[in-house]
Amino acid sequence: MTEDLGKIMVIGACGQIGSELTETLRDKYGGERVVAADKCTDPDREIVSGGAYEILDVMNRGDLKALLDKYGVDTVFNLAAILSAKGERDPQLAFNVNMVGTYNVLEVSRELDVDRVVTPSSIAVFGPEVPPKETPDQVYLRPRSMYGVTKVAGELLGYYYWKKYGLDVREIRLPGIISYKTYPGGGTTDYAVAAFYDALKKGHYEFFVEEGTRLPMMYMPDCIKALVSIAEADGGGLTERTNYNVGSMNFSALELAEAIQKFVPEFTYDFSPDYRQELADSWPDSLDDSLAREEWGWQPEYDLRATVGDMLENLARKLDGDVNVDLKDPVHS
Ligand code: AKB
Repeated sequence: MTEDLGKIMVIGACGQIGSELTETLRDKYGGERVVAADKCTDPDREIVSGGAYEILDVMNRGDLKALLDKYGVDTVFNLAAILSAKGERDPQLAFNVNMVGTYNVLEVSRELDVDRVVTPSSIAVFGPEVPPKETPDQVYLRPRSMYGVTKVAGELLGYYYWKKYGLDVREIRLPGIISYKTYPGGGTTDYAVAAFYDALKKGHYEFFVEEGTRLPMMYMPDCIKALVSIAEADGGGLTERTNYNVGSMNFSALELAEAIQKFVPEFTYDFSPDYRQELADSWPDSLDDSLAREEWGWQPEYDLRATVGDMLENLARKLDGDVNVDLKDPVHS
């Protein structure tokens, strides 16, 4: 049995995940039931012009409350976040957006009696002490990044709001997300997207992690499926609520490069690790997601080969057109 999401708001709708989640929800539930909210203003962006769209800074609790109230929102997806690499460059910003932002969403949702809040956690909650292979949901959490710290706190806050106030909070720990529609910004796992762009545009990519770096990853269609499935799942069957691992595939940076090279034979690459290596090293290789599979039927579809084929096909189409792709490293620019 799945639950109806009612009127939906996606906060952080201009980002890598938020933009595709909004598109899926608009298709599935109808544009009149989905409100997108973020800070981007470009009218050429589909997210801004393709349905209800509101300018929102998640740090502004008054504005957030007014918008949820105005639209009579039943389900909130909170995708607003500063990712791991950018968060190490600006820990205060990461704390504000991730911590204060999440608190604002939960508190306002409680005040307005919103039905359900879905907010992603991340593999960044883990630190190097955990078993690196098939890491379970329930382990000692001591992250090494500000982003990870805020994600652990977000899981605990969500659990607190569920237990204390009965607010229906649902959180999944996403791995690195690979996608071609909206470029990611400021994550450690961004190399797994940038490699595709550079393979097609320059024929060469310099990975910022070592060749043996292995991380859990997921293709965007599976990520959207996970977020929508956990949101629609029968709440009565969810025991953990705020700390579900969701696995899909895992591969080393070298395996990714070789998989791309199978489709783009002239592609060359090298490895030049920077400060992000330490973050990648503190995260697991793979996840035990058996609880998500049991409790809400989690089942990914894309493996590395299917992901690489689909990414290259779609990205080649996108880059051929007159699409303005910004390949700047958002952390260093
Ligand atoms: C990041 O690299 O910071 C994110 C994440 C793993 O949550 N993609």
